[in-house]
Amino acid sequence: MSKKYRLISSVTCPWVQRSVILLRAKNIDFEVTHINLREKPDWFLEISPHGKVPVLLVDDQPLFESNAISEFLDEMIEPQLHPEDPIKRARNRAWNDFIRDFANAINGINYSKSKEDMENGLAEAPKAVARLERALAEERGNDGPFFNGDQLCVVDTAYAPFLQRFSIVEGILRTGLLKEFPLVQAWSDALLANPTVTGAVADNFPAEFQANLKRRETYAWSLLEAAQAAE
Ligand SMILES: N[C@@H](CCC(=O)N[C@@H](CS)C(=O)NCC(=O)O)C(=O)O
Repeated sequence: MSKKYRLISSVTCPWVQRSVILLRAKNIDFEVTHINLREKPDWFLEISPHGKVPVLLVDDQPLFESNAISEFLDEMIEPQLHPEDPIKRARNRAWNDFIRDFANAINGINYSKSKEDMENGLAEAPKAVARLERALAEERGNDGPFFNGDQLCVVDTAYAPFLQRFSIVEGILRTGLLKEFPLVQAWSDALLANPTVTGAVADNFPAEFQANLKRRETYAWSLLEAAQAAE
C-alpha cells in the first residue's frame, strides 16, 4: 500500500519549499498543513525536535530537516534525482549541504536592515556565489540548464527557493550581484521558469514574501514602501 505524506509547512519558508519541489518532481501526492511559527501548536513541538518546519509525516512517522527529507524521498521514490554515479552523487550531496552557506550569503542581502547592512551583505555574498559558479562549470561542463544538465535534480530543489527570493529582492535593490556570475544567473533563470519550481508556491507568493520583508523591517521593504508612496 502506498504511503501517506503530510508536510508541515509555513507559507514563505524556503526549506519547506525545497521539500515541496522534490515532492512535486516525484509526482508524490501529499497534504500540506500550515502552522503559525509565531504560535507553534503543541502537537508540532512534539514532533519537531528543534521546532522548525518542514516536518514530513510519512504514515504519521515524523521526519525533520529538509536535507534528510530530500535524501529519504530520493532513496524511496522513483525517479531517482541524485546522479547514479556514486562519486557524482557524493559531490551532489556536498553541494546540497553548501546551500546553508549560500542561504546565509543571500539572506545577508535579502534581510538587511539598512543600506550599510546591505552593502556589507553584498561585500560577503560573492564568495559563496563564486564557489557555486565554479561548481556549475565543473559539474556539468557546458550543459544545462540545471545543476547536472537537463534533468531537475535534488541540488536544484535546494537552491531554487533562495534564488527565487533573491530575484524578488533584486527587483527592488538592483544590486547586480549575479552580473559577474553568468552560470548562476542562467541557472536561476531556468529554475524560476520551471513549472515544478513555480508551482511549489501559491500565486500570491511575491505578496506573501513582501509581507515577510515588511515584518522583518528590511531595507528592501523600506525602498518598496517609498516607491509605492511615490506612485
Ligand atoms: N535546517 C532546517 C532549517 C528550517 C528552518 O529554519 N525553518 C524555519 C522557517 S523558514 C523555522 O521553522 N523557524 C522557526 C523557528 O526557528 O522557531 C531545515 O533545513 O529544515
